[in-house]
Amino acid sequence: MHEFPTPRLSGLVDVDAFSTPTDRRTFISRASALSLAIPGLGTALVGCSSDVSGGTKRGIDSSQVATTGTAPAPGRSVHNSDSRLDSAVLKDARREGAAATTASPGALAGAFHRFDPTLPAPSTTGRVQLHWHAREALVRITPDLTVAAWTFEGDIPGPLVHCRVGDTVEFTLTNDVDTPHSMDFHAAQIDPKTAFKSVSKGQSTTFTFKPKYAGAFMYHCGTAPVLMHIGSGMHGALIVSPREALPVAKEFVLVQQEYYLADAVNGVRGFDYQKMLTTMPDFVTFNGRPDQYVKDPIKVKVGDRVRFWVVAAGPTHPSHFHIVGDQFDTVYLGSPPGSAIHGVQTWSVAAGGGICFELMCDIAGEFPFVNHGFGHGQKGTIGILSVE
Ligand SMILES: [Cu+2]
Repeated sequence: MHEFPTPRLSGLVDVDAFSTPTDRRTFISRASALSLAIPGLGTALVGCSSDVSGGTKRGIDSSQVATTGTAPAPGRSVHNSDSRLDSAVLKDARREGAAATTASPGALAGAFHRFDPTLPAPSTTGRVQLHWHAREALVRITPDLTVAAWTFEGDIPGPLVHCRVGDTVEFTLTNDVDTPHSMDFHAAQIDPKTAFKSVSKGQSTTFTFKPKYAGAFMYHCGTAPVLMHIGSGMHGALIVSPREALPVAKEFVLVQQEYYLADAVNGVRGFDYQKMLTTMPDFVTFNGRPDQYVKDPIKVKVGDRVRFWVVAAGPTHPSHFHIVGDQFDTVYLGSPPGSAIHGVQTWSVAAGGGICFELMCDIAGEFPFVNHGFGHGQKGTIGILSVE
């Protein structure tokens, strides 16, 4: 029988870490900074930077998958992500919201920021080196709503990454927290039992891959139950451009995801695993914030070609992607530039999938881009493409 450590309340209150303080001054300073309620928070917030390629390259051997770091704590096993474990369901896994015991931890989440949807430039060296940390973080998803999330690098979604077919992606994940985490890149061809294994606190896993196909690829934590780990914020997009140039365009990335939230405790909402199982989300968003591109549209100019790389991270629902007042002149059903179809009003992006959409912005106006499954569209997956 697979065993998995029961998550602490929302996985965000590490009682043991503070129950036997050996240094009273350290303990008090931590508590006063609210680290008592949310350990690792400081680094998580600092980690909300745009530097997706930073970090220290570890001894990466492209032919190997290596694990570094300390051995697992006694009694804590290291978990692999595979289909058997992915379907596992935790006992007592209800997540009842952030259990911050001190006043207004939401105030520590920092100001609301729009998630920049701009596709970053690809590597020019043929190599992409990423060293990310699995972190617990407060993420302000609206000016008035803060969630206590599990993250890659402190934000939802995780960093946007862009490379080209055949580039070498060298990836290291270091786990900063007690709950085991892992990384599953959909763009990789690699033994998942080895590369995508879970790592315990303080451990790292390193692996290398070369994307074979172009496209919008999801990445996510694959630790069981995957529903909870993706649903709590551990997902993002790796965009792989083809070697041959696509038409010149303004390129944007939209990662759709659902939020299943518990009631607020001290101004912060945790994630509710039982609600995730019902598949009835509170919010469905592009890039982690409901309706953020209504309030602050994506702006382009008349005559621009626009390319949307859309990933449906789920954890459960697809995205029925549509643009109001225009059509996609091209949708790539497979690896761009192949499998292009033309003159498309709406196309669905499967949960766990990604699709590349293009349109020519011939006329000025404000064009809503939406999830046309409107029960979800109206929960936050509406934005505006402003053509000026
Ligand atoms: Cu995880």
